[in-house]
Amino acid sequence: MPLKIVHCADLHIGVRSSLLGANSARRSAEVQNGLLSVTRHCREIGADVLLVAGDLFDIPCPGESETAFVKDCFASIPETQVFIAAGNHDYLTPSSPYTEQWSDNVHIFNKAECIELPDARIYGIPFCEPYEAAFSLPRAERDGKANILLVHGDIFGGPYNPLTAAALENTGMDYVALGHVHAYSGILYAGRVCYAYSGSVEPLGFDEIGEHGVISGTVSAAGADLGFTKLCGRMYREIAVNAGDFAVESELLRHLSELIAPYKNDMVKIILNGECTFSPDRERMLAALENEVFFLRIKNRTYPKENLELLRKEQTLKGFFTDKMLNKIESLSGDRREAAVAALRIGLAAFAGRGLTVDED
Ligand SMILES: [Mn+2]
Repeated sequence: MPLKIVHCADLHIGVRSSLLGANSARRSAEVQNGLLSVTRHCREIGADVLLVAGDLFDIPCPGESETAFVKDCFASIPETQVFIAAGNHDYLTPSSPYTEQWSDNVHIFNKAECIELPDARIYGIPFCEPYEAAFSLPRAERDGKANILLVHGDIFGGPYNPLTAAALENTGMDYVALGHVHAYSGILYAGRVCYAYSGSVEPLGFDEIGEHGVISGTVSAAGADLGFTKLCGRMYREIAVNAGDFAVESELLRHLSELIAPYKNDMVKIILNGECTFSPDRERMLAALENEVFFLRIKNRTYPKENLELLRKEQTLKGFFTDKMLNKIESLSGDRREAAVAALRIGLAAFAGRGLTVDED
């Protein structure tokens, strides 16, 4: 019988979403409730196994209420066997909640080991320190049972237990459930070994834009048949707008209001780019728009439009630079012309004491 699995990771229970102003406490509660979405999904699909690939908690020793919440969630799905391999945030320590008593359906890997189920083997490797320089990965026994490896680590290269696709291929597993990267990776293959990052269940910041959720489906010795299910209640979104397309701020405001209208429940970052004839007032724009979404951030990366023909006649270093660059631009075409235009902009920004990508929060 193929094993019905749900794979989640990086819930970071207990993390404080402190950058969301008045909505921080609300969002922190929602991030914790991400685990309720996971257990509901397990119940809905009748999961045999829930794989938790590390960073279930944000810190190694979370508070009693967070620990009790997590234990209750797992106790509420007695039909599902829960497997937990600690990550770099919730690595095992003697005072970790992972050393406490949990409900009978929960298995916590306190060392690298293999648990035998009737139709499957679950291999797990926990973090026992914030950094694990290298793990020695197990090799699957190929005897008709499904083989699954649960581990937290960075396949894209990084200081936290770097893994490689070649090393995963070598394990001969039917599925490797990974944690650490907070974005869903897609269902990937190294040879015949299927592997994936589920990503975090509720996104934790503007570096986690887009849909978040879990991976679920079936795994057998014949292979994996898995897909992504969105579970997050809100999404982080990033919208870039060329403010130079607008003549006045009120026009830009109307456009932004229409753009963010579909995202009432989301955390939205607007990035204003371009060469602008007016100077967008960030505070005024925030005041006008911030109640239209759950949370709004505006980054102003516009720069003022200059009258270059006047500027090139100026008897200053800035004037000489502009004249020289304009002559160059006029003599060039194609990509080289584009590059010279960009160089002029960067140069003028530098004269104004302004980087081109300086952010104001
Ligand atoms: Mn994490």
